[in-house]
Amino acid sequence: MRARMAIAISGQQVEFREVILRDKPPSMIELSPKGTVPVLSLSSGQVIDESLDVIDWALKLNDPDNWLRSNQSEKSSELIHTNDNEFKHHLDRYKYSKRYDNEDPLKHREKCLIFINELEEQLSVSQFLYDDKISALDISILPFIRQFRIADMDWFDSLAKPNIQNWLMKFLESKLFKSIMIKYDKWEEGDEKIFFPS
Ligand SMILES: N[C@@H](CCC(=O)N[C@@H](CS)C(=O)NCC(=O)O)C(=O)O
Repeated sequence: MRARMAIAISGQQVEFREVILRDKPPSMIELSPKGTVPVLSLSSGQVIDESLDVIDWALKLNDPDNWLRSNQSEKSSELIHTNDNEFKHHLDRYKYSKRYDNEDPLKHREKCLIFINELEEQLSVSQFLYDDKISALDISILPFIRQFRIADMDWFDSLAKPNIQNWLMKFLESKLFKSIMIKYDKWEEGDEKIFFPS
């Protein structure tokens, strides 16, 4: 989702292949043996297989709202690092606890709150995480907070955390988010090409 947002805002268009994670096409693994999505294959032969690098690639080509300004701060890198590591670790074990042995989802939900509280505090200083406008920092983190809410929406909405709730809701109602939340059919070899954005 975060890679899609950066591609959309930058005005790039890519050929799009939807992958089902339990049935990855061999052509994807050939490009990127680690087997995670997204994978972006450039006509130069370069392969970009980390979503943060896709964001960087797209915005360095065209960054109409200067989203990359948030990269200037060390705090931004720290927040993204915590999001992609500690928070994601606990989020997976909260949301998908059945995939893990002997994991108590509520224990992991509690651990997630450490990062949620940090964001709540940051959002009391400015409307978005870096300043008063959306930046690469927000789009890098928002899809994960959306996942955290989806695990138990009533519980998330009942928290006394107005800043993060408003921030997330603004994002969910934004044209940008709605424009990238497109469902695609699984790509099969030989399919007619489709493009994102279409
Ligand atoms: N750090 C990577 C993480 C990517 C990642 O883990 N993606 C998940 C889907 S959201 C995945 O591909 N999982 C592989 C699998 O479940 O087999 C990135 O942001 O690009």
